[in-house]
Amino acid sequence: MYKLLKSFASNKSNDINNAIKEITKKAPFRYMATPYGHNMSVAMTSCGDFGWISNREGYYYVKTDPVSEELWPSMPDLFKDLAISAAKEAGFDNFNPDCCLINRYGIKSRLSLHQDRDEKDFSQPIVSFSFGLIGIFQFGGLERTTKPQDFYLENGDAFVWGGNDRMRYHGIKRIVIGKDPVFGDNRINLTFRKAI
Ligand code: MD6
Ligand code: FE
Repeated sequence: MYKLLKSFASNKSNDINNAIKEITKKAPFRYMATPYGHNMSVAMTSCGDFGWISNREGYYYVKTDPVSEELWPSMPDLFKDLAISAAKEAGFDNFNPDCCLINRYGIKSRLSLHQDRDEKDFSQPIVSFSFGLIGIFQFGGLERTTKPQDFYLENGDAFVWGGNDRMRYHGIKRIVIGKDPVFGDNRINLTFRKAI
C-alpha cells in the first residue's frame, strides 16, 4: 500500500524551514560515511527520540547524535502532526513516529536504490515529505532488479508507504535544477519512521 499526497504540506514551507534552522543549530547537517567507504552526497540530520546514522560499520538508530554527543533535538509538534495526518490520509491510523530523518539535497546529490530495513517493526509505514526543488523519486520493486517507476516529488508532496510495499527499493535519481523561494537550490526530505 502506498499513496502520493500531492501538495499535502505545501503551505507549511516557511514553518518547516524555520524548524529545520532551529534543529540544525543543535544537530548540524553532515555527510555521513557508508560501509562501502564513500561519503553520501546527501547531507543528513535527525530529530526525535532516535536518529538514523551511517558509518563505516553499518547503519543504526541511536539516541544521541555522535557529532554533539547530546540527545537529538525533539521532534516539533508541527512535524509530528503532519506525519500522523498524512499517515491517516493514506490509511494508517496508528502511526507513532519516533524518528524524523532530515535529508538535504543539492543539485548534484543522489540517493541510490535501497530498502528501508533498519526499523524494528515493518508493519509501521514510512511517511516522507518533499520540500524545495523537485526530486525524481525512483520507486522500484521488492527486488533490486525490478525496473523502477519515476515520481516527480514537488514542494509539499507527501509519500506514504507500508504494508505489502514496505520493503520496495527506492531512491532519488536526481534533483531538477531550479530556485525554490524558501529552500533556494536545495531539496529537503523529511522521512518519519517508527524506528524502535
Ligand atoms: C528522499 N527518501 O525522498 C529519500 N524512504 O529523499 C527515502 O529514502 C524514503 O522517501 C522510505 C520511504 C519514503 C522515502
Ligand atoms: Fe528510504
